[in-house]
Amino acid sequence: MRGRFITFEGGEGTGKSTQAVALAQRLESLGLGVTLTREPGGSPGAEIIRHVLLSGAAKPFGPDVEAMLFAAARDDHIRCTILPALEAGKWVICDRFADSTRVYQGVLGDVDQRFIKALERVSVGDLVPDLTLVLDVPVAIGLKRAAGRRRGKNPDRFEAEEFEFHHKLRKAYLALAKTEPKRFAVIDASVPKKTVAKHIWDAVNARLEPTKAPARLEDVAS
Ligand code: Z5A
Repeated sequence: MRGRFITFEGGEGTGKSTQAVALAQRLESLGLGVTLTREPGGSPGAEIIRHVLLSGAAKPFGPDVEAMLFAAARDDHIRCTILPALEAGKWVICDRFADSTRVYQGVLGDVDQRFIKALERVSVGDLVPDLTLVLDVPVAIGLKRAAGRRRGKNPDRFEAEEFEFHHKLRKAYLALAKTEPKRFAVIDASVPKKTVAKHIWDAVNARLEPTKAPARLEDVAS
């Protein structure tokens, strides 16, 4: 049986990485096979492209080229990591996916929607997440958290954008979530971590029923 595919989305410092780890651990505690991964990155080839993108080295080429690089990284990530895990029946938890390109490059970077869709067609094909959790916090809180986590290190290519950029980002995610209410769940992530984790778990339970999923094959066999 194909595994389940859950993606986390949202702006900077909304708590995606924290909650992706917590969800992966909770699913594992049920005896489910889990692959925790991220974008850009998640496979050796895609991690190299991540470095190019987040260092800002590709910024001078413009958002169209950045969108192509994110898509190239995604193509490698899907082939090397995501599809093999799903085919093995695992739950794949991914920190950002194609919706990030739709929002960052498509909406914020003003890249033509037809171009974004064409890139999705070649890189993602018909791989649609079973559930996408959009973590939502007021921009000031998200930026404060991201700065706290950096502890004095320079912000990356996207963190360095202005407040207005992050405000538009938040609005774009909320608008995108409304277009596919069956796939998206918007989670208020301004509350303490444990409360956010509970709301996420409720959404995962309601939509994908992990407690009824078969445990790992090796566990069943032993
Ligand atoms: N990007 C793109 O443009 N196009 C694409 O297609 C893709 C990506 C895939 C990847 O950066 C960048 O690439 C990203 C978009 C762009 N832009 N930026 N920057 P990344 O992978 O390095 O980082 P990120 O994805 O933006 O996540 P983040 O900023 O690192 O934050 P986060 O994962 O959402 O949050 P966190 O690390 O879990 O938490 C941040 C801090 O807040 C940390 O100290 C936590 O302990 C704390 N925290 C978390 N939750 C809470 C709560 N509930 N209360 C209090 N404190 C909390």
